[in-house]
Amino acid sequence: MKTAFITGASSGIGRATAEALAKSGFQLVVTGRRRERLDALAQELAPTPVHILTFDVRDRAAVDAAVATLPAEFGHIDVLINNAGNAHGLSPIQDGDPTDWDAMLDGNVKGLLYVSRAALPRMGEGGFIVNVGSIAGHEAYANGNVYCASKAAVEMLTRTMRLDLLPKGIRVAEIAPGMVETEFSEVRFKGDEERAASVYKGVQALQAADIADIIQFMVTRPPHVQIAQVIVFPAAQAAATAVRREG
Ligand code: 8X3
Repeated sequence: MKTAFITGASSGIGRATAEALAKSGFQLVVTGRRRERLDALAQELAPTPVHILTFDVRDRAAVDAAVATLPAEFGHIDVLINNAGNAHGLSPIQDGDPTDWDAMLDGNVKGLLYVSRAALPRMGEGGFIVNVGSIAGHEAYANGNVYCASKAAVEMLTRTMRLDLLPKGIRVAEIAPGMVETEFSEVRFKGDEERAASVYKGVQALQAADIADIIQFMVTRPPHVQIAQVIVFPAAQAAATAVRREG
């Protein structure tokens, strides 16, 4: 049975990807900060073998310590989904909160690096890493500043990792979604549900399962096929700031 290791699996795209890959016959290492949610996910996925690791990707020592505890039967990683990440705040650079900047750079960029560094010795020929980027890494939009920069780093890290891992036969891809309706906006707007809901108002946004479906397709191609980059929008979106709303 192949093993997929998924960060940020307690909600959103990570959780939906765990569900999709379990259906495809993978066993799973699911990681996140919220143990109860991961327990509930593991129960839901039974009888798929699931191993839970609880850590914050921003904490390098915790990442290393957790990965070191993987039992032998989950010790070889075939697929790594670097999904953990968030947006914190949406304001002009001159008004930005440096604590938010730290959270985004530490989670979206350094977290991805820490997890990849810890996982890579357990990966080999035929492996596949999928980094979850964003359209925000490909396009600038007002007030996106540090979030856009963090996701641009994900795009560039994907491209450079693909080069570095070429001799090892490990494939590396980025999936860069546009508008996906998850807890993303609630986190970005710090619990302001009304503001979060306004992001998706009058739009049939993508759902986490739509992204999971594409990730599942990417990682189940034959070993000689490397999908390198996927940009995905809802039908009602054509660019980061070009959205068609009903009503
Ligand atoms: C989320 C997409 O357009 O809000 O990564 O930046 S966007």
